[in-house]
Amino acid sequence: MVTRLVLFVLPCVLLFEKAYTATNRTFPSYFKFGVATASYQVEGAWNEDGKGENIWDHVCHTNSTFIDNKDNGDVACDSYHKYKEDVQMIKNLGVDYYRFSLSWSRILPRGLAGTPVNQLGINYYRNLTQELLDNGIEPMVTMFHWDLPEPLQDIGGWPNPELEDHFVYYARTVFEQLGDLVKFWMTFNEPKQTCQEGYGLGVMAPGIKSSGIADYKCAHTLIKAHAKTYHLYDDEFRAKQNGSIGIVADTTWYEPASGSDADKAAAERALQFKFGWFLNPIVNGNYPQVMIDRVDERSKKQGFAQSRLPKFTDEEIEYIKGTHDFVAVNTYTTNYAQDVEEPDSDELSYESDMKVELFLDDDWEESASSWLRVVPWGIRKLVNWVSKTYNNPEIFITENGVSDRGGIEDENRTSFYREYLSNILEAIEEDGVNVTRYTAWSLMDNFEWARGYAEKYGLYSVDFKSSNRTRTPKASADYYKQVITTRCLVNSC
Ligand code: PNW
Repeated sequence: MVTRLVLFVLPCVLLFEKAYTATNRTFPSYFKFGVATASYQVEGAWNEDGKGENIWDHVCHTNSTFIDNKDNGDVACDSYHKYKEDVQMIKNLGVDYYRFSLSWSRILPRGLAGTPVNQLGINYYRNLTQELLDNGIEPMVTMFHWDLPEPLQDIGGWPNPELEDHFVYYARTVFEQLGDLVKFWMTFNEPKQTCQEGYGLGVMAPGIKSSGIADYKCAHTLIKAHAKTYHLYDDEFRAKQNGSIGIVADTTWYEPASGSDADKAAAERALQFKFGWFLNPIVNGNYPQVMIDRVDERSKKQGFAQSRLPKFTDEEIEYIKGTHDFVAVNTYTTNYAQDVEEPDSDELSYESDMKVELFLDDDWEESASSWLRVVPWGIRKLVNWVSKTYNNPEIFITENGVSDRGGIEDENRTSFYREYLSNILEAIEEDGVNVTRYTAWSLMDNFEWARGYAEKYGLYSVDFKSSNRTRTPKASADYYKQVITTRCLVNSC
């Protein structure tokens, strides 16, 4: 009898505990909630109404081994045709804003500076933006979320410094055509992924493997393009359009693998190599000192006449410094960081420059994505680190979420949001960190890049087998909506 009672009561207590670990404080009144997607992942209509080809169209159509199940974004969620329905889904969640991205090739089909604007592409984004505004939802726009026009890859892509001016021309077009409606701009989404995965490891389009060389060149062009776009906005558009502008950088939280000084330094070095790579120039003007020192020294030992890490001139440092109105962070997971011995000088890669081994803890709850484990406390430590490292800026979480393999009863996602949001609220209330926005990734299941449609991040599920791409809210959508309405994570605050 006693054992039976224990067997019955114990799981209930555990369940109860799991459900109520979140804080019962309420979110401050200024705090805003949003939801996000990106153009290539949801729009489809890959060759409609004058859109040009981009690197993801290209890789999906020409490389049969690059994407799981040979999936592609030709139709995706069909948001190009279903945007009004999307806006109703967004409205139903009760969020304050929608973060979406523009397809460069839809706006400038040939990508290059000086080439004609595609009016039908502009119309699509004006219609979507107006529909959001008419429904009381603030548009938050990312200019570049990985879908580079193919003609720009044909001239070398981001490692080619000429891309700076091609991007700035595109940015000017976008301010001119959409700037009356949009008040929140983000130049680049996750430049680290573009440069490291696209030009270093070669696991994302365009699939170039040149770690320790092309990835650094890519970042250099991106940072300069960002700074020039920021100044363009300041000099010619801000006074009449009154918006703000920044960049979105992503990072994992790196927890020292032990209490040793070497591992603590390794965790800090990882944060500087992954996040400081972009944020340090944008806040302070130059790459993190540890990165400059290490890449310079290893390059020298390797016989390079110049460092593999490109240099900013003094003038450029002044120009790049402070080109942000907020700090926008995408974050999902945590890794342990462990110091390793200095790699041989014949090892030429970003990883050997960083000199840190990163790994996951098997005890951390898994997701459908191999790199993503559920570690709610990581986000609290991360926002504290960002706040301390960059002089207490206004921080937006512009992406956070978890994947599974499908299903409407997604208790895993509900508890992920509850526990991550709880840690953010504690960072605000107990640690004094200035986080003002939180964005769930994603509005709906979509094209998860090289993983195709198998890994699902949506608050709404999408039936990719129906030509209608039918959307259905998941349990997590109801939960997110409840949090936004009550400003409370648990049953009552
Ligand atoms: C982000 N990591 O990418 C992107 O901005 C989204 O487009 C994407 O769908 C989402 O996260 C989920 O993957 C990331 O390995 C991909 O740490 C990988 C990592 C981080 C972000």
